[in-house]
Amino acid sequence: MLKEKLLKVFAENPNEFISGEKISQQLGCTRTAIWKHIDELRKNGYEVESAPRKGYRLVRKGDGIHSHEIKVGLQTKRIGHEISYYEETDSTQIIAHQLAQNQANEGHIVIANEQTAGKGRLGRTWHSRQGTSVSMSLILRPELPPQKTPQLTLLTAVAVVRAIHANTGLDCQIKWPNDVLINGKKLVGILTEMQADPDFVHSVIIGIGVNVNQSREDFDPDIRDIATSLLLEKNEPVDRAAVISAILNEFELLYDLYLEEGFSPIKTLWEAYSMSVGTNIYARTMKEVLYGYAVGITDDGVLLLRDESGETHSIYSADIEIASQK
Ligand code: BTX
Repeated sequence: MLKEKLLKVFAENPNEFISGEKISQQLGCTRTAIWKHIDELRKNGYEVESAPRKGYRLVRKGDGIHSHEIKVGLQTKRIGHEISYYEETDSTQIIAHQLAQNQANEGHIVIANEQTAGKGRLGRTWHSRQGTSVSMSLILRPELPPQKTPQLTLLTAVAVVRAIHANTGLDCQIKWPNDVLINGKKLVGILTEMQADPDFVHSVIIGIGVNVNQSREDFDPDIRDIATSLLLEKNEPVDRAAVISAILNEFELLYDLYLEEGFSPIKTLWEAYSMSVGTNIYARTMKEVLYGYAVGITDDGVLLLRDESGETHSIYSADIEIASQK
């Protein structure tokens, strides 16, 4: 808590020296306690200058994604207030499922600095290298029928695109249902899972993986040509904690809008960021490969594809490949 407050004081006074006395007044603690926390920040990669009679000045932030580093930029009412942080874990989804079973509150998030067995959709793997990416799972408890939960995947994609734009100025596009791409390469993966009875959702676990500071060589050879990172697109390192708080801020705004007004305003936003609507696509489902024109999505987030014979297919789950612009 003190560390979080200390980082807030630095954030409110960028590049300025702040006296030890002023900090201790604002934080309500002794100057020895401040000195101890500054020492810990330094051990976590922060560069803090100290000068006699002037106080302390934050020269450079570390690249940590601990709770106190995320909370500095958090503007939410409930999402992200409870954070479980892991230096290394197999998958944040697995931990979030366990927490959800043990009555974790809506908005609780699980974050890992490294995932050793990150989960993608349909049994696939999600790669996340130590210290370079964002791997987080968000626990929600919406009062929704199970068939509506795919809407939350689409909502999350919109939140991520908006957060990345706000944080880095980069423009991403969404490929139905859950890929966030930049210049045609995959930047973000979203995995929505739930714990539900046939007609009641106990919890929805939304997993978000963002490639932040990977270089090309950091990606495994099999995904090197299809994956990208914020560092590669922006040509400069990006603060992971700020990306996380921006995503949570955008998510809460859209989630509250969704709970109040339903899917319609989210759908409009999703369509504005989508690259897979209004084009010819191939849709690889479990059963077949369909080719046709992507007409749009329904209010349940189902993709509508009109094939060459004029028949319209409802696609619930598939991998999409863009064929050509119409
Ligand atoms: P997906 O099935 O759409 O994407 C997985 C596919 O994407 C892989 O088969 C591979 O081809 C490619 N891929 C794997 N890793 C990366 C990467 N880092 N960047 C780009 N492409 C990649 C997407 O599944 C859902 C991913 C969710 C990941 C989050 S991370 C936090 C949470 N915990 C967890 O275990 N999963 C989620």
